[in-house]
Amino acid sequence: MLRVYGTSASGNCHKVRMALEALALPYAWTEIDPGRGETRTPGFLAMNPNGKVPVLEIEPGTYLPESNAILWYLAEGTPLLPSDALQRAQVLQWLFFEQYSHEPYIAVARFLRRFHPDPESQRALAESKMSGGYRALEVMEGRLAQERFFVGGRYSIADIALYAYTHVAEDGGFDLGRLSAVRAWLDRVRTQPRYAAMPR
Ligand SMILES: N[C@@H](CCC(=O)N[C@@H](CS)C(=O)NCC(=O)O)C(=O)O
Repeated sequence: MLRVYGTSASGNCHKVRMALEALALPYAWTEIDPGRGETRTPGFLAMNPNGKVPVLEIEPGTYLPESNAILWYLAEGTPLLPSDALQRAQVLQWLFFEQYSHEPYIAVARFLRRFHPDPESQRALAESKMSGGYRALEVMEGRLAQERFFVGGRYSIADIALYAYTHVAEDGGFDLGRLSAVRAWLDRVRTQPRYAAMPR
């Protein structure tokens, strides 16, 4: 059976839960607490030498880290990943956008403000993430003002990847108030069949 080594409050890990639930795949979940050093143990590093969750155990001894690689693996051959070559490339476009232009700002600001043991000491660093985060949200707003979903007018892993941290962006101090297309899309994602809410 598939097993996820993940941290429930992490958006990167939540992407994996959303895909597994949407696809009705049976899986087990092992909760990992990075705050207690559980991503630095020899056993964990043997699964992912980069020391980060999520990791998907496909079968004993076969491990796949990196949330968006996991999404791609799970979605192959399902409605969550188009078969058309251009649309597949467009899914990759948004997965790379998420990892380079969105997550490093929105997820990091959220971590510093909500999960860091001393958020006050991190205030300046968190503030430095805001303009990049808003830039990413504006890019999303532009796309979603034209399209119901990111690629091909259909719900895909591009939506799951971007939903994961956007729906909790307020934890990072981001105000989604004027981003009406983003807010409407968040609602559309929430009403997908077998939608899984983030454990809070
Ligand atoms: N690019 C990676 C990022 C993974 C990542 O940053 N994971 C964080 C939690 S969201 C983590 O494991 N932090 C704990 C650590 O670095 O020890 C992915 O998308 O999976």
